[in-house]
Amino acid sequence: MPVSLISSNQESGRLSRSQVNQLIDLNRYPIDQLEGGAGRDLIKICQNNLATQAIALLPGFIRPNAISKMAEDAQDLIDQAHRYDQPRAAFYEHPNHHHRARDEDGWSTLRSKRHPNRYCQILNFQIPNNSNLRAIYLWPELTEFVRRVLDVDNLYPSLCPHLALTMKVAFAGDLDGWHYDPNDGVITLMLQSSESGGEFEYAPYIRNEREENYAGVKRLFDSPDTEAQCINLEAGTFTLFNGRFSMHRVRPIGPTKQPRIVAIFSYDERPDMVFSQDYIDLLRSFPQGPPDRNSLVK
Ligand SMILES: O=C(O)CCC(=O)C(=O)O
Ligand SMILES: [Fe+2]
Repeated sequence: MPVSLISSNQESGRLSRSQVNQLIDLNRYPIDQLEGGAGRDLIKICQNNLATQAIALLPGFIRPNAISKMAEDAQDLIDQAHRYDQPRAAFYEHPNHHHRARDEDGWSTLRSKRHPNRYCQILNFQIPNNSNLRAIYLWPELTEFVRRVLDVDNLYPSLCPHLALTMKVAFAGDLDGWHYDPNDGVITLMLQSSESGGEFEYAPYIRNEREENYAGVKRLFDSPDTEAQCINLEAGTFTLFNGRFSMHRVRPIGPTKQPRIVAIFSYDERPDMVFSQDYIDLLRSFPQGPPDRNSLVK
């Protein structure tokens, strides 16, 4: 039976349990009952995985029918997506970022190295208010679950008009270059995987607050096959990841008919966080549309 989708009259963020249960598998992941034994166990498991492996994976978080519909919705937006296609720095330099890498003698080449980076990004304001993806992002119980796992006093879905909720759509040959994230908990939902390639590769806690471990990062860049963990995220998997201290990338997408599509949920401990205007200006300067159209334009 096809899942009955949230109607366009539904106020976003205000869903009944049975509506959410058509989207999120609440029997497997009781995030609406966090005080119960199963809810508390789930939080402990996620916290433990995040602390020891830098990642907590919740496969089958979104039900198969619902995830396919979200992937279809994403593909309808691809003409508007901005096409990122230029090398990126692995280390954030911006003073607003929580952890700004310290330079140390002899490592400036490693620090300034840029890594190929290519995908289409659908921005927050391009995603309809009444979409199921946004309904989940704004569901207060989900924010509360993430808050408890991250063990912070306050957590809010970002209000950034551009980057609160985004999707990255990657076609054959696309990839995310090595990088650290600017914040502690990056939350992703895999909407659709590619038929080959596109693995998520990461070095758990390769650095910490005190130690940049540039020698370890160099080994990682030189020999990722031995230095990194590599996983294939299946559609429907919800992931909490510590990318502030764990260098990571998405391997090149191989031959595939369907693009890899991931949604990124941004939260912050401050209610009014918006991302830096410089980064938004950069994204919006990129051409719009899928890679084929962009290569014709060039
Ligand atoms: O696509 C992914 O699985 C992760 C993306 C990522 O690392 C990011 O957007 O910062
Ligand atoms: Fe990242």
